[in-house]
Order: sequence, then C-alpha cells, then structure tokens
Amino acid sequence: MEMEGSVGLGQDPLPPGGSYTYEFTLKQHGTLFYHSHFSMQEMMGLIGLLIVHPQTPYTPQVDRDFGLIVQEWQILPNNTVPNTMAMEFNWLTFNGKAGPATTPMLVKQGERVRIRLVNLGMDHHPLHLHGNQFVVTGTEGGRVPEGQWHPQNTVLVGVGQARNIEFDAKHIGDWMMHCHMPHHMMNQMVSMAGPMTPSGHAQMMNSTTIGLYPMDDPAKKAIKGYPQDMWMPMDEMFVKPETFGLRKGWSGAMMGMMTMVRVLPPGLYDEIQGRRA
Ligand SMILES: [Cu+2]
Repeated sequence: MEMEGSVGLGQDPLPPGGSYTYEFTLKQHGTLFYHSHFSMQEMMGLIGLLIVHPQTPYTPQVDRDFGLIVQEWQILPNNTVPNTMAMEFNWLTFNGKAGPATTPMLVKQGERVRIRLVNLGMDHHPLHLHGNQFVVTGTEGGRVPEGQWHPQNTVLVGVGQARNIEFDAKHIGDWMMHCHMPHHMMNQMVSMAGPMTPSGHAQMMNSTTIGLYPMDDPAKKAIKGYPQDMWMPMDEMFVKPETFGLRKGWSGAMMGMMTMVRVLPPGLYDEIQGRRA
C-alpha cells in the first residue's frame, strides 16, 4: 500500500526537492504507466510508461514495439505554460510532440508491429492508422485472449486506458496515424481565428508565418474556413533520418495529434537506419 502512491491514503506527500524510492515485486505484465496523482501535475504532463514484459514472450512475437502517450494542452498565444484549468485544448500531442515534429515509426515490410497507446488526459481519442488493419492485443489490464481479436483500423483509447495494437506490416507506404477527432487533427486553434474575424491579429500572425495568405490579397482573405484548415509545408524544419525520402510537402499534411508508421522496402529501411547510426 505504501508503494501505491496515493498521497494521504497510502503515504505522505513528497516536499519540493524530496525523494522516495519505490520498490515492489512485479506480478503482472503489460502496458502500465505511472503518473502524479495530482490533477494539475498530470495536466502538466507528469506521466510515463512502465512496460512489463512477460517471462514467456507473447505470441506471435513482434519485431517492433513502440509506445505513444497521447496528451492535450491549452497553450494560448504568447504563453509558454499550459493552462491546466482549461477545458478547450489547442495543442494535441504524441509523446509531447505535435505533427510534423513527431518522429515517424520505422518498419520493414513484412515485420510484425506492436504500438502501445496510453491516454491520461481530458478527452477520449479514437486513434486511427492508415494502410494496415490491426488487432487490439492488450489493455491496461493485460493481454487480450487471441479469440477476442478482430480487425480494426480505429481504436478508442479512453482516459486512463492503454490499448496495444498489433499488425503485420504488409503494405509499403508512409501511413499516417492520428486521432480521428477533427479538432484533434489541428493545432494552435484560438477562438479569435477564422472567418468570423476577417482581419486582425490571428490572420496577421498566420499570414506572416509562411506567406500563404498575404494580407494584401483580399481574394485570399475570403477563403472559407481559413485559417483552421491550414496547409503549411515546412519540410526543411523537420529534416531527420526518419523523414528521409518522404514526399515533398509532406509536413503540410501533419499537425495536431498526428504521427506516422513508415512501412519501408528493405533497401530504404537500411538506408534510413544507416543515417540514424
Ligand atoms: Cu483525440
């Protein structure tokens, strides 16, 4: 009980700068996670994965094993600290990064892949993978029996839940993985932006970023939906081995809670791994 971490119930709180060593015997295995038990600290992002592998590996064994924590934040213009009391979130992240800054997951065609998805935020997220069907093989409570696996390409990961998905990477491609909630596929949304405010700060801010919608072109100001659906390719800002060989302008398609699984032919896979070394 004193290792369970509920302050007041099982143990005393830790003072600033204090420490406590947790020690316990593992009786279970699966996709577990640890986190602060104070809401504000949780909303500031104090959470991590605790992966416990079984003594006998699960079958079928996987070649790749990835972990993603989904989180949301409200970071309004000119702020660097998230507002932890807010209920409307404008930054949605995988492992603390929003697309196109998320790092693509690299897979060789034919490999079996596991992705562990964990959600400890304020919203439920229907996480969707393009290009390959998967089965849900585990939850926060452990392994799901094989007889209950069924094909899916979207899985709802509720608050406080973990979902392990697995698939055979049959189809070559750069396959987006994203939350399917439309607003979670955007970023930087603030209520003063959009067609309701045909001129002003928000438009200026976006138009100067890349010059897609210049202030001096009245016709372009009238684009419906602007600037919610933005197209802002900035490939050169995200050059890293994992983005090598992506189609030109790829970063324009990536924002919000978006990342990708790159199922690569062996030659390109080896080339990219060589660049990572
Ligand atoms: Cu979502």
